[in-house]
Amino acid sequence: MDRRQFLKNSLATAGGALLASRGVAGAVSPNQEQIPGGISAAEIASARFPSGFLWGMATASYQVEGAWNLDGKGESIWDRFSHTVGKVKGGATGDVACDQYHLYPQDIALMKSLNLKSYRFSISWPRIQPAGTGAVNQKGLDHYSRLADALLAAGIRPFCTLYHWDLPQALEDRGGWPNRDLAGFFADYAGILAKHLGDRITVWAPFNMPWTFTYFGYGIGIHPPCKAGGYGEFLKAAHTVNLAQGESFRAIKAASSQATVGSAYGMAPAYPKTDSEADRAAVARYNAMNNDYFLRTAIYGEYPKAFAGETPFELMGFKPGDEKIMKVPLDWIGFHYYTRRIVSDAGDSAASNGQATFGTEIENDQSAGRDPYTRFHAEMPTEGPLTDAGLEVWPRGVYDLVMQITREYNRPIIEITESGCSYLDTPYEKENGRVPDTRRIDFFRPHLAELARAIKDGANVRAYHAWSLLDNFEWADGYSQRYGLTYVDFRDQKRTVKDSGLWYGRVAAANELNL
Ligand code: IFM
Repeated sequence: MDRRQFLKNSLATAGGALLASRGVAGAVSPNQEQIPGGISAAEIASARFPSGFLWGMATASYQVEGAWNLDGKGESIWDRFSHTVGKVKGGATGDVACDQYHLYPQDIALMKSLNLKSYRFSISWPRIQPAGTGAVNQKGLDHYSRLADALLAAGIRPFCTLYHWDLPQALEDRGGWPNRDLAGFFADYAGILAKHLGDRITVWAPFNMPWTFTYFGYGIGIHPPCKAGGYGEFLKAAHTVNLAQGESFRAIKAASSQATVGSAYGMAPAYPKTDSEADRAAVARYNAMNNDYFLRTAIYGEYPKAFAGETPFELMGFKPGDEKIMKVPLDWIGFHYYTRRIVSDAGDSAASNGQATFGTEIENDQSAGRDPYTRFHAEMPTEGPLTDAGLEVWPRGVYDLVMQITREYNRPIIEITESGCSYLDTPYEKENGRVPDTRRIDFFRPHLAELARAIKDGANVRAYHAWSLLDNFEWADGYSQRYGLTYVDFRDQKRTVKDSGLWYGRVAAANELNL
């Protein structure tokens, strides 16, 4: 796997945990090939979820809304990126996407028919503040106000992510996330949302996958704004986001007494390549950098020990007092699970090919894979089957991750904010147009059984959001990946619930898996 491919695959993950691996434990489901490390068929059959468990699905504004320039919306960095020739596979854009801006009543009816109780969506910042600061676009607010009302009328909890990567281009023009002024701008935006929507939306996550958008956008430049600024720019951007997380927490709470604020971090459990002390220490650094970098700073107001040497505070632009700004008692912890990592120590040697030596997730190419700060080497193993997006299916990882967070953060309330897989199944005419995506059911069933096992073992998990409600714009991959439990025909916007969506709907009604 080359560097680009590895990084692409890294989109759905970020980080790891020092955890012992578990042996092969038998078949995963009656109609599924055995997944190494999988849970047994008997455990799947007996898995139960508590009554009141919040079965949900997730999307993000740029990936589904379309209406990119309607009703006063400003340009986002993803508009700019997708409108630039050569950036997105197939020249795809999110200009129309799933047109959820117009079709949300239909999508909400669909979710209701699948017995869903939570919908995690994101708000497009440039729809609310076209220039990123100052004047509020009332039409943008009205849209999300109608969306929240329609969800509540359908008995579905609105879970709002404030930022799922579509930064107003105007703010990028002012330096983007490395500019610490953005922390204050973001808090203003958060306060506006909480003031106008906080009587109906009570569950807020400031950022989706902060490691990914800061690292991809400012460290290595494979996502907009395409700045390959190296480790320094990444750390600066990440520091502003940590400040913004704290500032927005307080702004939301100040504007809405009912608000609860948590997170939507990308995480991946990490396992040491060998039992050596060096590899175990590398796993700890991976975990600190890729899983804990935004969580620990919020809960404790301090950066985790992600670095082989001293924490590079100067490089981050850290100022005295920042620890107080970053520290906020999150009400619950939300994270995604897609796949895992095997981590080893990268040693002392600098990159030998003369290229920049930065990077926190490192591909198999040893020569390019050293960085002077975290010094670990992370690989995605291929022991389990791969999805069509090339991610290893490893259900056991969700158990390990949930139990780790449960241990390390004193049994917090947990929400799984995303989990899912891309398979390219399409409607089959000979069977009335149904979408027989058996592999997706075979993905979800053991993952959910592992989650039920974690709950049985004491984890306080209250929600699971499958990614995604709809096939949608998969960032630089355009429409070439399909993560939806509902098939979308992008020619006419027709939605067809896949077999996996129908199955998930039955699971949501029954709180069990062998259906
Ligand atoms: O589509 C993305 C989503 O935006 C963030 N988490 C991973 C998903 C699949 O790659």
